[in-house]
Amino acid sequence: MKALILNSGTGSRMGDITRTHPKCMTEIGGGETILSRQLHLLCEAGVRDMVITTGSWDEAIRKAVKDQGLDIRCSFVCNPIADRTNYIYSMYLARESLADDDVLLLHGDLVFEWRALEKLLQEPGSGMAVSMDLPLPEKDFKAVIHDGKIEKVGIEFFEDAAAAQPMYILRKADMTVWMQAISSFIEQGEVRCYAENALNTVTDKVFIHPVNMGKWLCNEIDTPQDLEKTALLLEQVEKKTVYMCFSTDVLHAAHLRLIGRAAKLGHVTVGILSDEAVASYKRFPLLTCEERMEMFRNVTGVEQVVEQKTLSYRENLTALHPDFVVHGDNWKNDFQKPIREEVLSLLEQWGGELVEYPYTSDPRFGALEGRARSELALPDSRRARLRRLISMKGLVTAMEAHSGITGLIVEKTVVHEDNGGAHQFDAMWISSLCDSTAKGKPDIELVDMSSRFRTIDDILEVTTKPIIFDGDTGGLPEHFVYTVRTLERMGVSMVIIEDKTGLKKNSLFGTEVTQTQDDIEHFAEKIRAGKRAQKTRDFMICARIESLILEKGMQDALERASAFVQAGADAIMIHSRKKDPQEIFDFVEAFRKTDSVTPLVVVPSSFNTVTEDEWKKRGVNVVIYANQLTRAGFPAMQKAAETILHAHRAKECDDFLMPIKEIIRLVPEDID
Ligand code: SPV
Ligand code: MG
Repeated sequence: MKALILNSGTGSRMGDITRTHPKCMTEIGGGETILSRQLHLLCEAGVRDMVITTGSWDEAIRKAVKDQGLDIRCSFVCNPIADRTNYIYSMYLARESLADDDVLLLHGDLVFEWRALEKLLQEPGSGMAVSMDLPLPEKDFKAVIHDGKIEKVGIEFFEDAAAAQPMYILRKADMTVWMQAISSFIEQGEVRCYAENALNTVTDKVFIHPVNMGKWLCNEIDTPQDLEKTALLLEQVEKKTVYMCFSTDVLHAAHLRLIGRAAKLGHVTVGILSDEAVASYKRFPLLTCEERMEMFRNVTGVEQVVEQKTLSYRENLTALHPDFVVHGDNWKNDFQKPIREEVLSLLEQWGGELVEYPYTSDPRFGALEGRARSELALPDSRRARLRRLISMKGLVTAMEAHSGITGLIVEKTVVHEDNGGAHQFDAMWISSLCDSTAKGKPDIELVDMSSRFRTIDDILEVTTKPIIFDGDTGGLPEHFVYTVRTLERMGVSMVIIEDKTGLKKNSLFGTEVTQTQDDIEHFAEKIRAGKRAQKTRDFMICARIESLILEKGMQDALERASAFVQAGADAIMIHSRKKDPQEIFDFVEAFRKTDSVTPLVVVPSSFNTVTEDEWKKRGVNVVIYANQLTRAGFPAMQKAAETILHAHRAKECDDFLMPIKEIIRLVPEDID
């Protein structure tokens, strides 16, 4: 691609302004001249081969181009009789320099904004800048358009015409045809007309699309009045602001390209999505919001970085009123559609515009994301994340997993809400009940620790989310310390041990079976031993209080809670098997009166009507869904078995089974 800039004219209509320099060297504000602005924009667009036609100001123009110090290859074609000819003759003289290339043709007195050039360059065929939104000019160029094609260009056409500017992208074949027509004109002595007169004789052989610039700045400067008007418009263009939002913690070339393009539209503010918002819609961020903000502060083209607290842009857009929001076009049809629609309706309030660029789905960027995810699976990173999630979100949810496949379900299930938000579980709960049930054994600490660790391992291998381990009673303190060390090493974030002793039975039996609560001091010592044994700061030991289950009363529960916190417990789990959540509410309220920091954990299997929002408001930090996957899965299996037994074949049960393809989707062959 070569740019052809026509600068042979004398600029006589500019009066005094062009007495000392050519028109293209007229200042247009911000330290720019028409020429310097054109050259810089072309250069930024990657057009570095240029042909400039000159006339009587040949030397001055050559020097002005050189003084820009740009990395361009520029040849000059001087029209020695520019005062007696029009630019048709200059183009004719430049014909050899332009052979065999696509040409971006523009007059040397055109001032345009970046978007105009960008749009023209994106035209796959040949194109001319027109405006479907501006009134037809009395004296300047108009283009007659039929069926998406330019038929004539000239000042005399008003019918079926649009305002047009002498700025074209001309593909090689079309340029050749136009040049041949120009040559015939010159050979016949037609040197004073427009080059477009020649073009109009061959429009049946060239296909030039009208490229609509709407109301964007794209003006020729012919008179001092034009100059004044354009300088004002340019000032407005230069003041424009852009907003974009990023959630990424891995910056790659496509992000930088997008920011580069946005920076050409105006002053860029980048919104960095909060940790909480990223964690709930995507994955846990490798870098904190502050670290990601710092990273973007150092990116060329970014002038301001702010936090965006939610997936919705509302708060920041309302505060900033940007002229543009820039985004990849991928969000048009994915789950972010409602967010996009909200952005559009907000922008409409102040006449802003959404600019979308094609989304780059380069497999190498996918691989980077894969690497980021696998980082999250490493023991140190996974272990530390539960504490961070609690402090970041206030309330964390965990769903039970008892195998690799249930782990994957907890890992990958995301629901998208109507407002464009998303919701997923934060962590996994390795329930003693479900782990035992999966092995066909009762929940009485019969499945030994080695087997329980094996289950954890299966889950660790295919997931990244933090793990909360149901440690039952923790066993003897002498054994518990080994459990702590192993769990820590594996990357488990928290073990919960319950203050029971002897043969443990599942809490949901309550007082229907004999269960003995441990002595406060004995259990506190177990916690202390565990805390002494742990090697990392992040690992958490949570004390689970069974007083309400065993009907020992609220006072007993509270006394234990305080003793266990004193002993070093990092969190307290309070349990109940009542449907009514009141006793849990009462405990939380009383506990929070004296302790506002120790995380509180609940397992609302029986008292299941309370929403996560309400738990959070009441001061609970971890909600564990302890057995729902197991209870969903096994009845379905039983039903399949019965259906086949009844029908003596498998066809009847096929309708309610998951298609094999879905299983393959859930369990990828490649590790990710
Ligand atoms: C488990 O899931 O194994 C638990 C919670 O310990 S509960 O079954 O409610 O006791
Ligand atoms: Mg249990």
